[in-house]
Amino acid sequence: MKLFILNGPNLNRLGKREPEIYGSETLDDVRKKCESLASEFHATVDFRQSNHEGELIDWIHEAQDTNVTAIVFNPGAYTHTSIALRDAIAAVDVPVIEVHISNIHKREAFRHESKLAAECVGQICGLGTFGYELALRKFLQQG
Ligand code: CA2
Repeated sequence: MKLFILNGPNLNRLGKREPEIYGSETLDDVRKKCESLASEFHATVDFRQSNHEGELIDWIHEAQDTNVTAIVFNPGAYTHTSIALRDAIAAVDVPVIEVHISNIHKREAFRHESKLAAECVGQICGLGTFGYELALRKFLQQG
């Protein structure tokens, strides 16, 4: 089984600023944890980050075209703005779980809405980077 873990804008700065909101782990730490968990299930994860909306859209299409089983997606701030990413998720058969490190509902009003969640299997937020592991487990355990 092959899974994509996609990360949107600014998440490459994780662990380098705002630890009170996002914790002190870096995105590379998260990648290693996810790869280790996937290997327990004899699965592989392709863990990527982009600051560009179009690149994220291309990767969602690529998931469909290369028979990726599922996508764990932290779209960053595009969560709250991107109809194009919503359309990309709707245009593929690959199931997506939306993950946020912080609790978006406890933060500024503009973060309360997700344009993507309605096209996703579900959304996990506020559990720190553990949310990635939970989302991954959902897909790994259902085989
Ligand atoms: O809580 C999340 O995971 C978010 O997707 C993170 C996004 C934010 O726009 C969403 O509303 C919620 C921001 C990612 C930026 O990450 C940084 C990490 C450290 C320092 C600066 C930015």
